[in-house]
Amino acid sequence: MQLLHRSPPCSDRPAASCRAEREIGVGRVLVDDWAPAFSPDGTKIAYVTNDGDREIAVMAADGTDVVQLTDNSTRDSLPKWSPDGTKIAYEIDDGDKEIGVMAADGTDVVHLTDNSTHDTQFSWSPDGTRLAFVRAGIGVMNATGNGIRRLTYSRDDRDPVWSPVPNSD
Ligand SMILES: [Ca+2]
Ligand SMILES: [Ca+2]
Ligand SMILES: [Ca+2]
Repeated sequence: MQLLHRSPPCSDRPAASCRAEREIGVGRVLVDDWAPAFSPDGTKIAYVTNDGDREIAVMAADGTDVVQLTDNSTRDSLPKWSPDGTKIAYEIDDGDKEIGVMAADGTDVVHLTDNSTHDTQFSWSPDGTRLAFVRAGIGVMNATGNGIRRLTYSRDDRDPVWSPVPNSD
C-alpha cells in the first residue's frame, strides 16, 4: 500500500517551506505538485501542477511516466477519477468555477458547467453516472452535464458525499 499526504495551506510561511509542503511524496520521488488522487486501480496518480495557471497531470504510482493532461489559461485543479478509472473530473476556474470532465488520457474534454456562479466540490456517484456538486447549495447532474437538479439552496450546504453501493460479491 502507498500513502500520499497533503499538507496544510502555506498561509504566511516562507516560500521555500511552502514549496516543500506542496510536494507529493511517492516513495523517494518528490514532485512539486499537489492534490494527488489515486486511480481506482492504484496504478496512477492524478494531481495538480503549476505552469503559471494550473494544470492536471497524471503519473504512474511510482512517480514515473508524467503526462500533463491539460494546457490552457484557466486554473485547473482537484482531479477526481471516475469509479471505473476511465475519466477524470476536475475544477476549472475561469473567474468563477466550473466542473469539467475528460478521458483519463486528457482527450474528450467536456465543460459540464459554463456560467457565472461557482460550481465546485463535485463527487462521483459510485456507479459513475452522476456527479453531486455545490452551487450555492447541493446539486446533482448526469456525468454528461445535463439533467441538473438542485437539491438544496443554502450556501451553508457543502461537500456532498454519496453512500457506497453494498458489495454484491
Ligand atoms: Ca490551466
Ligand atoms: Ca464561468
Ligand atoms: Ca460556474
